[in-house]
Amino acid sequence: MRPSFDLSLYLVLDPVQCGGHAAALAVARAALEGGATILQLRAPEWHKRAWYELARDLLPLTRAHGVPLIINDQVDVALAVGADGVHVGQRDLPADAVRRLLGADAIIGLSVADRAELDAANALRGTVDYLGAGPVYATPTKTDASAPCGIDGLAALVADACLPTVAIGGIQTHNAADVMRAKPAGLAVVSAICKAADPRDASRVLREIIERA
Ligand code: TZP
Repeated sequence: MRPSFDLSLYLVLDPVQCGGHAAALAVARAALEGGATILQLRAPEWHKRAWYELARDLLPLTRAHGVPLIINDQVDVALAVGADGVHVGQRDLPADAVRRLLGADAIIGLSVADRAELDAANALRGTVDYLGAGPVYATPTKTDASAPCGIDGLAALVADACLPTVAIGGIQTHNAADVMRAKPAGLAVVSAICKAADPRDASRVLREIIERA
């Protein structure tokens, strides 16, 4: 059965931002203790063996917290470690191909940046489980991201989405409450947690903002 999932505080774990494998595990542990509800591994600068080794070490942690482990794009890594799902972007494998590879029980997420991508994603209900919408703000974390959609653009995407939609891109503790006004199902963050001096506290603060909204 496809596991239930909570998009409220979605940590996209970038091990380079964290400072390597061991530091990424420590950040993941702290974020889970601070209230992260779903965790994605995304390591665009890493080779596949390093993805595999970190994903394998993350899984017992996420399992202990009852939180799904999602792998960005790398379907083979997800299969190899038994992760809960895969998140794909517009230039990755098509979601229906990912569904065929992973089977009915996997969680599949898809990134959308504009109306045209949302319309196509809405037609994938049944194949895709949730959407990531953004970037909301410009962010140094993803230099090849589409143009920022802003709060109004995000609100329009969320309102017309047929799937639960998490906001991503440039979200930090100081603007998280503004983003929540667009009524996403949750907030996805990389640097707000991976680069935080205290990732547990950053997660706790973000989670409180989300719960209050
Ligand atoms: N997709 C759209 S923006 C982004 C991704 C993976 C990066 C978000 O990083 P940050 O540090 O939370 O702005």
